[in-house]
Order: sequence, then C-alpha cells, then structure tokens
Amino acid sequence: MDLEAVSKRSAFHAKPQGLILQYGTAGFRTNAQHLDHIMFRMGLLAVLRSKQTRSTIGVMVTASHNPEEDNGVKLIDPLGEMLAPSWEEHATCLASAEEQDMPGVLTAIMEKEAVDPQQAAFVVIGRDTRPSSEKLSQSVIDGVTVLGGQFHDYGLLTTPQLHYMVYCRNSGGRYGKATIEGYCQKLSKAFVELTKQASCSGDENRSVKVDCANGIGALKLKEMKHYFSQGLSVQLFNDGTDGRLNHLCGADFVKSHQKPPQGIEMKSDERCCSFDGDADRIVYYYSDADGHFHLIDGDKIATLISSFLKELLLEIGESLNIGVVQTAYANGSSTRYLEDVMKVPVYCTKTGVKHLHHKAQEFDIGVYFEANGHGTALFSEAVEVKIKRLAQELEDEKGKAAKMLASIIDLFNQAAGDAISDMLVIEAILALKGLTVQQWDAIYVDLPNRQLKVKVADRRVISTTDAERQALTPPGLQEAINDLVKKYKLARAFVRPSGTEDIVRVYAEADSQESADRLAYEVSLVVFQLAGGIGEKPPPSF
Ligand code: 16G
Ligand code: MG
Repeated sequence: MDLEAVSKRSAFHAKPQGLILQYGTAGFRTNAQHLDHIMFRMGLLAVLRSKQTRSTIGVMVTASHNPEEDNGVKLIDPLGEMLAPSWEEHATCLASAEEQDMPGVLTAIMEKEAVDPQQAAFVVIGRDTRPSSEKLSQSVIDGVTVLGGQFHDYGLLTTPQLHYMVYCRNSGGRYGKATIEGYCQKLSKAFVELTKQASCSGDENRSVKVDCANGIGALKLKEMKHYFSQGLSVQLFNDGTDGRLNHLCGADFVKSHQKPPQGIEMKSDERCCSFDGDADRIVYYYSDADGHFHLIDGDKIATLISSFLKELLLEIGESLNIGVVQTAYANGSSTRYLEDVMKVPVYCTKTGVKHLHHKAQEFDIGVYFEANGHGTALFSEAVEVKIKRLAQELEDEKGKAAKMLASIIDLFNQAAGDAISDMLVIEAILALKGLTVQQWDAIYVDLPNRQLKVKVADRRVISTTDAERQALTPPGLQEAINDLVKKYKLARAFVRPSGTEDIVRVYAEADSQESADRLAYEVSLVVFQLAGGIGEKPPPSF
C-alpha cells in the first residue's frame, strides 16, 4: 500500500481546515459542500475494513430524509449490518485528521485492527438521487482505488438494496443474487407466494398509493412494479419528476407534521404510505370520511407484523420466542397493547437502527421498529432453516402457516429495514387477514403526543440513561421534567440530544392533544433554562 500516493491524491480532496465531523447515528451527514474529503476518506476506510474482514464492504452515499442540499455517507459491514462501533471511531478519526496526519492515522488503524496490507479488498458503492451524490460517489471510488481496492459501482440504489447486495456477495449466493434483478425476483416471488394463501374474493382490487419523497424509492419501485402487478397495484406520487427531495413530502414530513404530504391525491379511506429519501422508512395513513387524517406509524406496523407472526407460530405449534424492540418514542398505547393484550415481551433501546437491531438479535424472531417507520423483523439463521424445513414437511393448515412464515422470511430479506419489503409484508398481511386500513388503525388508539426542538449552545450537556428516558445531566433537569409530567394524565416526557442535528429533542405524550402540547412546551422551557438555550425562548406550540 502506497501511503505517499494516498497523500498526493488526498490533496485533490482537501479537508476544509478545522472542520470536524463525527460518524453519527447513521454515518456522516451535513451540507454536501463539506463532504468531498469525507467521501474520499471513507473510500480508504472501506478498503481497510474489507481487508480486515476479508469480505465485501458497502459504501452508501445518501442523507436519507435530510433536505436535498445535504448529503452523507455510511459504511455497510459484511453481513449487511451497520458498521461496527470501533470502526465508527476510526471513521471519525480519519475524517478529522489534517492532511499531513492522514498517513499516520491510516497506519494506526491498520496496526490496531491487524489489517494485512497484502489482502485483497472489494467495495460496493450505491447512491441516492441527490444532485451531489454522483460526484461524491466518484470521490469514494477515488479513495478505494488509490489504496488498490477493487470496486463495483451500483449507481442509483436504495440504502436497503445496498445492504442486500453486500450480504449476497458475502454469503456465496445462498441469500440471493447480488443484482437489482436478484433483489426484485427474491422479493416479488416471496410476495406472490405469500398472497397466494389469501382467500381472494376476486372483487377486491388491492391497491396502495405511495409517496416516494421525490427520491430513489420511486425509481426502484418503477423497476419492480411489473414483478407483482397481479397481486397489488402500486400508484406512485412524488416520483421526482418535479418537486424537491423530501420537501413537504416523505415519511419524515408525514410523521413529524402528522399530516399528508403534498402531491398525493387522497380519497377517503384509501391506503397511502410514504417512504423517506433513501427508502428505508415507511409510514401509512389514510383520511376518513370526515376528512380527518390518521397516521399509522412504525409502532402500529410492528404491532400488525408481530401479531401475525405470533399467530403463524401458534398454528405451526412451534414455541419460538418472539420479542418486539422499540425506542422511547414508541407511543405508550402501543407498548401497553403489545404487553397486555398480545402478551409479547417489549424492550426499549436507544434511538438508531443499530441499537434496535442489536437487541432484536437476542430473539428467535425479533421485530423492531422505530415510531418513525424504520424497522424490520429479524429471524436467526437457525430459525430460518427450521421454518423452511417445516414448510416442506408439514401439511394442511400447519403447512400453510409454515409456508407463509417462510415467505415472510424471504420478504424481510434485509439486515436493516427496507420500505419496499415492509410495504409488501404489510400489504400481504392486510390481504391475508382481510383487514381494511381502518381496522388496522383501530387495533389501539395512539396517545396524543408532540415533539419539539430546542436550540442550545452545546447539546452534549444533556446526557441520558435508561434508553434515553431519563436525563442524568444537567443537574435538576430530570427532577423538573418529573414535576411537569405529574400535572397531566397518562403523561410521559423525555429529552435527548439529537444524533443528526445540532438541537435537543423534546417528546411528550398525554391523554389529550392540548395536554401533550402544553407538556412539550413546558419541558422545552426547562431545557432552555437548564441546558443553555440560545436564541429566542421556545414559543408555545398550542
Ligand atoms: C438516524 C437513524 C434513525 C433515527 C434518527 C434519529 C439509522 C439508519 N438512522 O436517521 O434510526 O431515528 O437518526 O435522529 O440508524 P435524531 O438523533 O436526530 O433524533
Ligand atoms: Mg432513511
């Protein structure tokens, strides 16, 4: 490995002096103008990780639900998982190094991780539809090649598709073909198999409207639509032909504003869903006969999926353990329903897919969703083998249930959540159970809630514990929140520093919208006072 060549090449991707960025919850993310050096360096790091693991590593260029002018990058580990935490630290170190220190930092990482410089390296690259993404992915490639790594550039892909490609390439074909065709075939075959079991009355025309956030999801759904055209008609909106990425549309907009995106034609009681900018999140919604908007978020998605999986397991007669993983943002009603009615164990982790994913791996079947629509169901390899064997051996109702479960395993083919997979599983379950979107929504009633942001000088003054539900510092903050919460019925509130924006997030829920709004406002005031608020005091949100 020629470190001198690296230094020379790095000069073409110079780091703006003094710019320090951190590998956050989902990689690096900021205005696209500041990212060229990061991309080059993540190309370098991907080569080292590939050498160390002797596997293909993925590099995805995207800033997900962030505005169009932002961009970002994250690395994907061999099994299609998020980058290991110790390598996140290396990523931050490498990204922050001044030009002259780069070779030293690279050498230090190689020593610490016992990277064999002679080992071959292979990196696969994907990008979303942002105007800046193509050039930035070229910088990644520049980093890969200068360290002698081989690469394949998939071009435009959803984030979950790149996860799929990485896993396919590292599992010797067992998992599927590492091509877009392979992806489409695997998912559509499983979807068609699964919905075959639905007692189709013939008169029901299953259709769903999808808001694609003007992003990559639109392109990829278009490529895929004809594979399952018989079972489901998918109508695309905000497909990127006009309109800006994530602007007034997409899963994040719908969830945080609790209203429909612009650019979709909603008729009453029609099933609609929104993807985010890189198609790894999904939320559903509909508008009722009175024109009221109803959001069906990640919590209700997790409930639908986990109850269906539990039913199938009961039918087969297998006592596999199933658990649901949520974050503090999960609506209190969902947790209560899962625990008290469905009798499924529920766990809470810190925000960010990697935390939920990690916890979900402890179960035979782990269903994890963030309220914002990020999630999937994980099946351990042993469970997958067992179910697929049962699907061949068992007959009658048991056999049918085992076959359905096997198809669901193939549909959730990601090591991380995939809006397209999630949508197909949800559509299949609704068809199989003959549920309308209203019936699904009525499983439980969400507690009214409100989220707010507070600007502070340094958000790191807030530290949390108990899966972010309690603030440890600054002193007095948690006590103040406790006192406020006591004033309301069925109330809960917490604060945490954002992992993606320079702000503190406030969450409150209570028995009425007015109370939730008031509580969120009062909590944001104490954050402002005790955690060094800057600028205007938070205004009342009601
Ligand atoms: C990232 C996370 C998402 C999380 C969000 C929280 C991944 C792939 N994405 O987008 O899961 O909900 O950050 O953002 O882990 P926040 O820290 O700004 O609230
Ligand atoms: Mg995303």
